[in-house]
Amino acid sequence: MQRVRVIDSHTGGEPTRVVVSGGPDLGTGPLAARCDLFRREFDRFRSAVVNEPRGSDVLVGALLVEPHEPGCAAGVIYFNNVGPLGMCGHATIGLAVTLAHLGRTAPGRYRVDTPVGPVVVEHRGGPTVGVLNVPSYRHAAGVVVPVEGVGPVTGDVAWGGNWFFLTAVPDGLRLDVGSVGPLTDYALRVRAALERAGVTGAGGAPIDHIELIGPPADPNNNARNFVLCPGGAYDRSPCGTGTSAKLACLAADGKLKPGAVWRQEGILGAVFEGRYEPAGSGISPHITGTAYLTAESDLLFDPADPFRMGVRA
Ligand code: PYC
Repeated sequence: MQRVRVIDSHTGGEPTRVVVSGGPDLGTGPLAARCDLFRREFDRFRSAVVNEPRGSDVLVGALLVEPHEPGCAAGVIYFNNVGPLGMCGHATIGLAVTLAHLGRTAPGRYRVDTPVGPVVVEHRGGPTVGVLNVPSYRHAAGVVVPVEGVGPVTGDVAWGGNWFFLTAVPDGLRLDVGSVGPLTDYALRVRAALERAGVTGAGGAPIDHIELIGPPADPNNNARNFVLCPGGAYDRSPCGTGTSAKLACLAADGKLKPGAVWRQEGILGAVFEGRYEPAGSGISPHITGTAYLTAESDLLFDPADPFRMGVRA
């Protein structure tokens, strides 16, 4: 029986499953090319690891690979219920705690190679991890799209390692976990409107994450968000790439100074601390969050199991 060794964790309630061994051999070379190969040739493996019956729509997988960029301690390809992700902030925090648990990293700073470029991890041990994310920027400001059943909606398009449309939560919708149904419905409508209107990220890249932003529940924080992920699940955490995109917009608007702390609440109330330094025409975002291990196990692939490769959306 085929076995795949995994370690599970969660970051602010958002789960990550790191594939430690038993994953596909993607060869060598830049991670973007290996990620394309993973997308083309190993979609059944992706589904087997994160989709039902072993996983769920919300689980993010992390395939450990040899890095390509010099000086990286590890390489990683992130994926969810519908395909690979460029970067993933919450999963990088979970990955750091997992690598430390495995004894593969020493306390301190190290680089991790991803398909969208290397990130820097700062981890002294324990659950708290800092991530210096890939350079992030606002691509378009004040974009108006006609949303079916809603009317015109205005927001910004920004890159934080994935593509985001960031917009204020509408009046009448509460940013709390009891409202994830209507929040999801609203965000799906916004995403459909962007598609219909041909609004994209740079180079025509689809905008697959929608971030709704409103006031925090805790006055010690700056804002609360709801993030719709590409496969229709919502991020339980404040979303590391989404917080990076938000920091890029705040910086572009002159609403947050370099080095100042932005406390971003997620929909469950977990907080990521963000700050940035200017970098070219964008920013270099830094995100801190906490992750906890939840399981260490072997996924079993019984050849007789008709659903051994997962239930694909
Ligand atoms: O933390 O960047 C993130 C993330 C992206 C999708 C789910 N989490």
